[in-house]
Amino acid sequence: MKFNTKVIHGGQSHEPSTGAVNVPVFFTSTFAQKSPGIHSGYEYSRAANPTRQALEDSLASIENGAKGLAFSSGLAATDCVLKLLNVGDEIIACNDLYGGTYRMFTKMFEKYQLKFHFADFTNIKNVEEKINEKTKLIWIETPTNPLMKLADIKAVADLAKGKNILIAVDNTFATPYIQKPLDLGADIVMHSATKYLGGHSDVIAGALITKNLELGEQLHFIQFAGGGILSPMDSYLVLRGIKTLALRMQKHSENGFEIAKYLENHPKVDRVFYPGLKSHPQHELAQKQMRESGGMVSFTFKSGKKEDAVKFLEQIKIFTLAESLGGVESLANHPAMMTHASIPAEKRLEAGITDDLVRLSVGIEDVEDLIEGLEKGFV
Ligand code: P1T
Repeated sequence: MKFNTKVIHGGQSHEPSTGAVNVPVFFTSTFAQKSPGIHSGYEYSRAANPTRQALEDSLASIENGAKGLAFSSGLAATDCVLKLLNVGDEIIACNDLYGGTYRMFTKMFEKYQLKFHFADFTNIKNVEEKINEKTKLIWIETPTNPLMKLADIKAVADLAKGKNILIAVDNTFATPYIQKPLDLGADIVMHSATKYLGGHSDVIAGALITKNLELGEQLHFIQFAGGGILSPMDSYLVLRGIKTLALRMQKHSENGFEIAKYLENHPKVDRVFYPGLKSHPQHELAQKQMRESGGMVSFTFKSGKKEDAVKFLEQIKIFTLAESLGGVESLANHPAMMTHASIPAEKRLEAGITDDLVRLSVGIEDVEDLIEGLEKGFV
């Protein structure tokens, strides 16, 4: 099955007892048993629920994985991966990451004696030099949030080969329409399904997809024992979102490219961060690893002033100033004061997240209206 077919049919066969074409929302916490231990395959919805199961099968199908798991948030999914590790294990992660992921790593898991090394993955040598016999996980975000840096997934996976190191890729920005980390050698794909998979800014959800079933079962055990599952209604919303993922990502990418070009030619704009632009330092890797460039665009001001970024965000039209991304509607964000405020200022600056940086989540509206709305921010 090809991708456009998978988003409609992957894991979404007709409901067997009624033939319902659309997967129903199974609002039930528990399932009747004929005799103790003799049941339909479902016992209790924390372990499995048919609506969530359909979503999890769909996730596995679109990411070319063996097992999918749906969580109550993207961070709950990340938390589950880290619980595979043991005291003393070391992790190498990108130094440009969603602020909440950085906060979880440093504020929650360092106290359990996991050691995190942060590196700039744009140069593979930075990753290689941090690998040692205690390294158990490499955490990749590509493109990164918010600077749109890329990591060469295949090159990182090749580095880790034969060393008993798991490779996890946060594929939130790209989605499987654009990039397939498991095909490139990763072991785990993570999503904030809140974003493009859901696609309509109406749900908080997370996902993990594994290349092999055994790892998927280990993660399922941690999820079941810890409890961070996605509800039936939210599973339904994400499943519904996935059906239009291919169409939406095409339009997000088309609009993202137009907005990136508009900004690159704007007299008040300094740098534009978008992998689809020839000026992106890793444009070549983008063309190799990604099918399109998606809808996320970041930029800075020639003045370098935070006040210009703030004024811009107050004045723009059509775009809404809000955290999050990946919905059909366009959003704008100030990473330093909003999504990445939990990263200490010096670490933010070290990674390049300056106070004049603005991040746009370009939606699927008419691009002429979007450009007109952005222009209002520059006056
Ligand atoms: O919000 P949640 O569903 O828990 O997902 C966390 C998360 C993980 N990974 C990436 C790349 C993300 O962007 C996010 C959430 N990000 C935002 C809310 C944001 O505006 O960047």
